Amino acid sequence: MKSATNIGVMDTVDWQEFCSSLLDQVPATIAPHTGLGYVDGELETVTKPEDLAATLSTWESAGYKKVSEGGSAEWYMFYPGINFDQSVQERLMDFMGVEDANACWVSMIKPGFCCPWHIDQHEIRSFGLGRYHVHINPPEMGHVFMIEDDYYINQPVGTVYRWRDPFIWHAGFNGGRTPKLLLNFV
Ligand SMILES: O=C(O)CCC(=O)C(=O)O
Ligand SMILES: [Fe+2]
Repeated sequence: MKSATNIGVMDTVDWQEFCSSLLDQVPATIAPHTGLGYVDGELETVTKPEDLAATLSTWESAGYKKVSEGGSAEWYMFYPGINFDQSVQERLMDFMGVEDANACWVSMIKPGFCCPWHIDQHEIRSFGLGRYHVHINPPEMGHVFMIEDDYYINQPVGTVYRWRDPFIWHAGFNGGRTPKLLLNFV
């Protein structure tokens, strides 16, 4: 079954300028270790403990490790109202025709790093809401985002996808030469 639907290209934000303003900053979260959303290295909100256990055992059996353990699993997270203007989230909601928001963030993966296969832990209030992502940096060889068995590569800047379900397996890898950024919304 198709993991997500392309709902068009959002061009009401200058994505190039948006991405460069984030890359100049210290991220609010360095996942999966510290910052907003983590307490003593543990996820603060766990609404689906079985999915978290499945994620962790997948990492364990595959051999994925955090940077603090000598591995390459690491991604940065930037938030509206902290790292970027809230109006970007509002413009995205207008584009999608959505009124309720649980969370909005930008994920960034540096070359050589990855966000291994996982199921997100969203707040209970996001159950039943849509999950979306937007490709915000120019496509580059080696930048890969995957949801289940679908590969999202070479996507035009501003392309918005609506997921089939917010709680499905996905992963991002940066085998390229520049940072890979995605805007996420649930
Ligand atoms: O940026 C990516 O490729 C994946 C990020 C992600 O899955 C997340 O932030 O939950
Ligand atoms: Fe995720």
